[in-house]
Amino acid sequence: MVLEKLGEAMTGVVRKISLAALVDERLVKEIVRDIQRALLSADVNVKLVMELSKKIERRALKEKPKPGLSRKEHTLAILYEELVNILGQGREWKPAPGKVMLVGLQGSGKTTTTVKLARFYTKYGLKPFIIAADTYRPAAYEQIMQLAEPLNIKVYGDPKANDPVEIIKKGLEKRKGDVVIIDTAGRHKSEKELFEEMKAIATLAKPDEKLLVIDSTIGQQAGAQAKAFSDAIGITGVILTKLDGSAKGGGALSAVAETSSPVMFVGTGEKIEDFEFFDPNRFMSRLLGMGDLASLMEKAREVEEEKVRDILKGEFTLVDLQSQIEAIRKMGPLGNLINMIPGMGMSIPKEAQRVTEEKMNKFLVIINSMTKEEKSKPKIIDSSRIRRIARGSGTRPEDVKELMNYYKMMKKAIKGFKKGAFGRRVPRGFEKMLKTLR
Ligand SMILES: Nc1nc2c(ncn2[C@@H]2O[C@H](COP(=O)(O)OP(=O)(O)OP(=O)(O)O)[C@@H](O)[C@H]2O)c(=O)[nH]1
Ligand SMILES: [Mg+2]
Repeated sequence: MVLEKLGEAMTGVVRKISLAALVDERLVKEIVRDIQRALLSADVNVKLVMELSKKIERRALKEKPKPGLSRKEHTLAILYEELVNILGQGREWKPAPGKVMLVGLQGSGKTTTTVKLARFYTKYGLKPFIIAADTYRPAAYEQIMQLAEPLNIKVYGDPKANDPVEIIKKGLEKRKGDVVIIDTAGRHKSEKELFEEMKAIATLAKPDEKLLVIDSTIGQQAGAQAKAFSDAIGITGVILTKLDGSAKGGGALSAVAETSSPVMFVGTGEKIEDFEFFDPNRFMSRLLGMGDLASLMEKAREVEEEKVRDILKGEFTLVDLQSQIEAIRKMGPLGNLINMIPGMGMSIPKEAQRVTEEKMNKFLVIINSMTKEEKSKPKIIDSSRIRRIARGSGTRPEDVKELMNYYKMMKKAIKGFKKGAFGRRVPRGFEKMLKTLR
């Protein structure tokens, strides 16, 4: 796991809160101290840590819990919220055809990341095309070919050429694919020279994204580096690499978050698959080792919007199920309907959660190809409609039937919720639902 130590410490804090008899000043002070220690050892800036501690302490002791949350849940929610805040807002990213240029200092991981990013695009059905424009590093072209060839990713390069601008010009002419990714050199005599070359390349290629690759093992200094590149050549985002081996990852993440350039992707290993989009919410819920927090936040929000009350009051339709799945999916990999039930989240094995998430995604695709009427009046969905929905969503009728069964169980479970004390007892319907999802 990324930032293992920090994750362990934070999970410890979460456990402390969960097990405490009550949330009082002594407990809050204790967890704030734990958090401080954990963040400082992950190289997060001292000033930032102090500000964060004060905020958590003040909010946990003074703020009134949101409707629907106990004081304990409230404290967990604050912790989650404030920790996500120091990771910044992140940035939206839609995989789209265009041009991406990677820049960064020598050895930061540009070439590896070029191929990682190329592979990432293929997962969205886009065809990447790499231009190898590093004319400084010996055997740079061979390095990239070695990584890209097994994945059938097309590369343009010329090991004999020594002008990156010329290579890119030719590469753009020969381009085959939707997304051009340009790998650049990091070895220059001086930073000034490096920046000059980056500017020349950008002027020619007019990239949609200029992503700065930073080695996260430099910790807090990542902030200054992001700022320097941003001032000199303008960047649209940062990719932090080597987060797997870095004890200082927390420092790198939080320092970049303080600049105007968001962290967009992280590299988490030497393998090409070790790469992911960076979403502060998802990242934090995973770091804390539980989906409960994310779903708690969701619960609070939904209570605010009186959505839960609506669900509990009225008819539970496929429209409700759809918005529930969508909301929870946004909150993180562990966030699923099961995690909404206080106390249940922790007992679900990881394996089952993954299956569940995949299934949830399929369910969404299926619901999306239903008509408005079908969604609001699921009763009308008969076998001929099931066949049509399956065809329209590229699934099998059995999948649609499975969704309908799941929906019926959810509906029943929600009825059970209404009868039992909300959140205190696990209604019978949920146990059955759990079994079928595993
Ligand atoms: N553990 C780990 N290693 C990484 C990661 N990303 C890159 N590396 C390693 O870092 C080293 C340098 O990576 P390159 O991709 O060659 O870096 P570069 O920025 O292209 O280097 P130059 O072209 O010389 O400037 C390689 O050994 C990579 O395997 C990562 O996320 N985790
Ligand atoms: Mg390189």
